[in-house]
Amino acid sequence: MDEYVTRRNKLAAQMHNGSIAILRGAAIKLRNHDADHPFRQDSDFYYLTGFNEPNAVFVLSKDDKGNVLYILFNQSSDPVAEVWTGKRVGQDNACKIYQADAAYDIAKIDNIMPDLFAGKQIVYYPLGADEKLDLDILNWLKCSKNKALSFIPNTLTDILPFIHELRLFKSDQELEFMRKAAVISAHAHLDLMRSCKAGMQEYQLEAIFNAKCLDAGCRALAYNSIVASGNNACTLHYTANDQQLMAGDLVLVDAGGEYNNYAADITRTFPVNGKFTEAQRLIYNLVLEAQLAGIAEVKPGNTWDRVQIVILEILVKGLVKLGILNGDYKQLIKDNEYKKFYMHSSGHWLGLDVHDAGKYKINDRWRKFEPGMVLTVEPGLYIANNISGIESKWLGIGVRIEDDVLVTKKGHEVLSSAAPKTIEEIECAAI
Ligand SMILES: [Mn+2]
Repeated sequence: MDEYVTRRNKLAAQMHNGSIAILRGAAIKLRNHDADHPFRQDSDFYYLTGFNEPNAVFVLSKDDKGNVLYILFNQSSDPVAEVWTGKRVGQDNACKIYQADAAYDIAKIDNIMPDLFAGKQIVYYPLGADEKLDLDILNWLKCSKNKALSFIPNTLTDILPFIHELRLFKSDQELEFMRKAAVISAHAHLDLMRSCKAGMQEYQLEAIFNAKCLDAGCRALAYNSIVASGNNACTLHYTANDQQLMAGDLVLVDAGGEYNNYAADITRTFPVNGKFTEAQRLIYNLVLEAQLAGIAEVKPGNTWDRVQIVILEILVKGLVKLGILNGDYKQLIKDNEYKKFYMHSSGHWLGLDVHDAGKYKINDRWRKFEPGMVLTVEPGLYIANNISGIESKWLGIGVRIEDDVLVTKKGHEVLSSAAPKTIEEIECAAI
């Protein structure tokens, strides 16, 4: 739990004296009728508390002398409810285990919070992100005012930029969880290459992936898996996964497990019957060349957009060489001619969220890589079968290759390297 103390201290250090920070944890969400979605804690809340129950509110209170108190509002123990939904941490253990300085029953929050506002100038919270919390904050302010408390906050400040900047730099413990998520997911990808056969359904590959991740200790997938065979790979967020795998097609699998709430995000593309055709081989190797060159640019001091530029140049030059695009590659890039084949960017931050928190630009300039950041590098080429003027051998080929990359002092570490990636490795895995 020391990890969470450090994070709260880092946040508190940025708060003004005479301020209060408030975050609400996630609620249980209904799936249909009376069946719930599996509970997943809010990432910012989890980052600062490690607390995994629904219906909780986090408070960090800093008085005008700079003394900080961590207060948790959480569900109280309830023997009747606990028969149905399991043991609750309760207030005593919130202090003992989760190191809260004080813990109160969440049911009493409206009575207690106005008093916590007394003597504070600023309220930090996710401004405008949660309508209910916006209204609650205003109500608590009104109550403080009505109580004629001498001094109540007059400034509301968005807390998220402070937390998100902290989340961008992963601690050793976070990296341990991310490595685990990446290794489990990479092995699951390898398993798909081994078990894939023509005639299977896309969802059967999805089932194998999910089973592997859950069996290895992931309690959830980090996002809905994309298992897209043939032309389906050209639909970027294809998640229907309900088509039959055909010999001669490629299948693109974008899937990652979540370990202790940390995400992996890996994409591999491989032939349904284990062997690339010549056209598939050419497109695949072009995407791979771009991905490797992109990863090579991940090192301290390089800027975020460097990866993007290097990848784009290789892809467009390659498309010209293959005769899929015609013209000068620089002009083709300027005119966005490549966008019908490569329409997304080369990656994103990765962590508690699959598209993780953290700014990409500072003062409108692309930020530089620093040790401890984790990002994905994921170029792709998608030649949808309804694009006109393209030789038929290219049509219906969609390839994306995505790895999870940690910025280290010396350069980078590919966390997901256990998933086969070269044509040789992939064809070998299928035997
Ligand atoms: Mn991704």
